[in-house]
Amino acid sequence: MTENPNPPIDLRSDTVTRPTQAMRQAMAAAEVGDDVYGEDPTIRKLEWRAAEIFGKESAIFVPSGVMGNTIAIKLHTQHGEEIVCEAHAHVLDWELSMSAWFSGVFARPVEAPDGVLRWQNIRPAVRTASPHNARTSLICVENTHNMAGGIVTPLAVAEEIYGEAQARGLKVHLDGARVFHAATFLRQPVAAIARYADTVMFCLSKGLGAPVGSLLVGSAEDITRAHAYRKRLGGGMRQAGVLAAAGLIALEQMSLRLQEDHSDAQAFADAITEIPGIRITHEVQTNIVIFDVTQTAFSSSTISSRLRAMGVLLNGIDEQRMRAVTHFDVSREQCLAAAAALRRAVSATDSQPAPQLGFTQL
Ligand code: TLP
Repeated sequence: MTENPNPPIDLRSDTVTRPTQAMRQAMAAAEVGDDVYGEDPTIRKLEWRAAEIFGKESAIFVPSGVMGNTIAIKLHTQHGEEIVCEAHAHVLDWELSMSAWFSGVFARPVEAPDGVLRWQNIRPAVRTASPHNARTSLICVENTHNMAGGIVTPLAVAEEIYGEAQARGLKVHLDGARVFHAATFLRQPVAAIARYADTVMFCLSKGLGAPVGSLLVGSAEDITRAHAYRKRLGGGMRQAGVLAAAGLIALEQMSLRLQEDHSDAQAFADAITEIPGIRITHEVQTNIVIFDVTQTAFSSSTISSRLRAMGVLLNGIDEQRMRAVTHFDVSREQCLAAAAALRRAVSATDSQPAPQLGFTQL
C-alpha cells in the first residue's frame, strides 16, 4: 500500500498520530510473553519505567485511557458513593457514563470556568454519609483539561486539593491523559504532579505517538487490585509487548518534544485570533486550541465540512465550539495553512448546507 501523497492536515486530535519508524522497528523486535501470566518482559519494563518516572510504587498497562480511568474510579470507590469532578471532565462527558456503569457511583460536577478545578470549588460538593447523603469518596482532577483548551493545573492548586482530600479520607485520581503536556508547560518532571494524586492515568497514544495504550500508576496495593478489574473489562492482553515497545519510545523520547506542539498551537491561535467572529475560549498553554464560532455566519459543522473540502480536518465539540489539537504529525506550516483555510471557510459567502449531526463530531 502506498502513502497518500497529500494527506489532510489533521487537527482533530493528537490521537491521530501514526507510529514512528523507530517505534515500528522496536515493535518488530520486541521480546514478548503472555502478559496475563505476567510474562511479557517488554510490558514489565514499560510498567516499571512508568512507575519510576511517576514516583509511584507500581503501574499497569491498559489498552485505553477510558479503561485506566474506569479502573481507578473502581479502586477508590464503593457502589453508591459520589465522586467530584469538573463539570466538563472527560470522565463525566466522554466516557459513556462508565463511572456509573462499572463502579455504580454518582459523579457530582463542579463548574470551573477557567478549567482549573480548585479546592474552594470542590469543598461545597463533598458529602459525608448521612441518612440523606451518600459519601463522597473520590476527587477526579484532569490535567491538562481537555475541554478547557488544554489548561494546566498549577502545582499549588493540586497540592491544596490533595492535602484537603487526605485530611478527609478522600482519594484523588488524576486523569493525566496529557500530563506530559502539563509537565512541559510547568517545566517540572511528571513526578512533581503525580505526588498530589493517589493514582494517575496517562496516555501513550495522545501526543506521545504510540499506537495504543495507557498506564495507571499508583500504590503497589492498588495496582495489584487493578489487575482483576482490567481482566473484567477485557483488557488482559497476551503478547502485548509489541505495543509496549512503542510505548517505551513514547515515554522516554516523545515526551521530550512536546514544547514544539505547544508552540505550534500558539502559532495557530495567533493566526486565527484576528479572524472575524472567532473567539478563542481559553489561554493557550499546551497543544489544544478551542474556539467559539458563534459570531461567524456558520455553525461548527458547516465550517468543519468546508475545511474538509480544503484538506483540513478540524471538528466541532458542539455547534458553537471547535477544537484544534497539535501533534507531531502536523508541522508549523500545516498549522498555519489550516489557520488560513479557517479564515477562508468562515468568510465564504456561498451557503452550503450543514451536515446533520447528532453531535458529537470529535
Ligand atoms: N480524549 C479524546 C476524545 O475522547 C475526546 C480526544 O480526542 O481528546 N482522558 C482525557 C483527558 C482524554 O482527552 C481522553 C481521550 C481520555 C481520557 C480517554 O482516552 P482513550 O481515548 O485512550 O480511551
